[in-house]
Amino acid sequence: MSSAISALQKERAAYKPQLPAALKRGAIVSVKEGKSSTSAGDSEKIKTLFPNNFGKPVLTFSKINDDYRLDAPINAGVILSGGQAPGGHNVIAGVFDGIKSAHPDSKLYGFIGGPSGLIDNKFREITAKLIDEYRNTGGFDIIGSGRTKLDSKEQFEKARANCEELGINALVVIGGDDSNTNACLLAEYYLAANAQIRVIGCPKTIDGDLKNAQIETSFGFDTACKVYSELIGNISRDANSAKKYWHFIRLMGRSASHITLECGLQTHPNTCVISEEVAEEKMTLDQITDQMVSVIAQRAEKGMNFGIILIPEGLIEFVPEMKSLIRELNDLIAHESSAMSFLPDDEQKLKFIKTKLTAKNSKLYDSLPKQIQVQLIKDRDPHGNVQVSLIETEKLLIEMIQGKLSKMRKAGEYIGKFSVQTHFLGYEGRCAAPSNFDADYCYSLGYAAAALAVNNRTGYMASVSNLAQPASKWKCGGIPLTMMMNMERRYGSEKPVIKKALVDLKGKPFAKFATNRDVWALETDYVYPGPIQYFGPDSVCGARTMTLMLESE
Ligand code: FBP
Repeated sequence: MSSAISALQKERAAYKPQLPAALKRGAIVSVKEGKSSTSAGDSEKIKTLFPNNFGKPVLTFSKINDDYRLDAPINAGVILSGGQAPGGHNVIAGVFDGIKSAHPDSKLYGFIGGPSGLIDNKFREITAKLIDEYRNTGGFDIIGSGRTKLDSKEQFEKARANCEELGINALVVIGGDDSNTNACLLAEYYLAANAQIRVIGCPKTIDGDLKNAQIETSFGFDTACKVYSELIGNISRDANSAKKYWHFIRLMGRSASHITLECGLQTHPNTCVISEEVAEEKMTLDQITDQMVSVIAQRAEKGMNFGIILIPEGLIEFVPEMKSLIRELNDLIAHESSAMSFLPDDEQKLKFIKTKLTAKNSKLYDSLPKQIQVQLIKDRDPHGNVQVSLIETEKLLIEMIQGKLSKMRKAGEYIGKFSVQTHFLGYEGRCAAPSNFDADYCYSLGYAAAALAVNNRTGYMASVSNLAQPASKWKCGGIPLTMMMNMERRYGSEKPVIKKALVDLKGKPFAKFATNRDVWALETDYVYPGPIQYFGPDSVCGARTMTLMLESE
């Protein structure tokens, strides 16, 4: 870590994150068990695959009034997994302080570079001095992150040997749906093998799609959306000042459109595409661009040749025609990877792929700009997902819009000027200094994970809820990982995975957007949220996302 730190970082180091009342006396808590649980779907299959974890009860913590301590220290290991999200360092700080509160000689080890560090035994001890340098900072750089999938017996055994060597009896996996799926597989394996290693997950992802009836939001979503909304607000103000560009802004969110919807609610763009609606209405790329063209032409008639269009990065996978193409491509790439690896360049790979696709998909694939064709066959991530952050959907849409506008111009139906600027907002927000909400939430999640470990629970995700309220009213406990699982197709076969939460088209955030979007399309009603504030009035510093507030109404 650099020896030079910013003035803000210096002040933030002194910030004391708030904890729910249940954890205020330490990680030794009283644990209440609820009813036995089932899974999010395919319960018979999940039960067969996870016989040792399936059916566990939801746990709720409350404060004990003793200054009780464990007789022996607890050693924990922690892994950061997947994409960065603001607040990861505070989760680690929470785990550290939590296990120390239970026994001062407890130790915390951080595995380097994500799950692969656990397998390759690359770790560093998280000491008090080290963690103090990272409290309330953004990033995952204290130990790094990675996307290695943990699913083989060999990996589980290596991890076990490494943990046993360090005397680790609890592993905290900080990750998104895929990483928590890994955590569940690991918990199941260790229970079946009678290994004394508890496995606990924490809900991380800026995408906001790791949520359900029990988990209100994943950490990092709040901060990332605030950063993107600030930037969108700044771009909107520039657009409204210069009045000469249409800005196409693609926003991260690999699958669900929560980030785009939240940023839309915060900034009032002229158009905001929600992938889940596109899928529901079975919209084609043609229909999506027709809607954009209509807004562009109507604003041009009023002399407004500028505007803001938000596009979720996962859009392409939700357009039914593209979905079918991508599904076929995924299976092909999974099954033909060795044949493809011998092909010398993209040109040869495209030719090869086209001969293998069904006629309908081959025609569609051929109609796409070459750049997009190449981007669509790039390597999948280790979990079999298309790397949508590498696909420039906005450029595909712009090309189609330009074609339509020029036809309209020839027919005398469009008199405007269409100049564009493109942006992709993603990496800008993933390592921002956590907002006060994320700083508190993450610290509480880490502390709750420590409480699960101290109370000898495995196969759980740490949970902190009632988040629209002040932290003193937050509730905490554990949710069985199997409760969130269902079967999905990955890498060409059915796999148990934690179910992603897509935007609910019947939910309040979408309803609020749908009620206002027609006005936002034709008026210039932009809102400029400005930067995250860490010090100052609670109405600003303590503000939650609109999604969280609307969902908790
Ligand atoms: P997680 O699901 O691991 O939290 O990552 C989310 C994300 O930020 C997506 O929004 C984005 O598509 C992806 O990671 C980018 O991945 P990478 O960091 O590997 O480029």
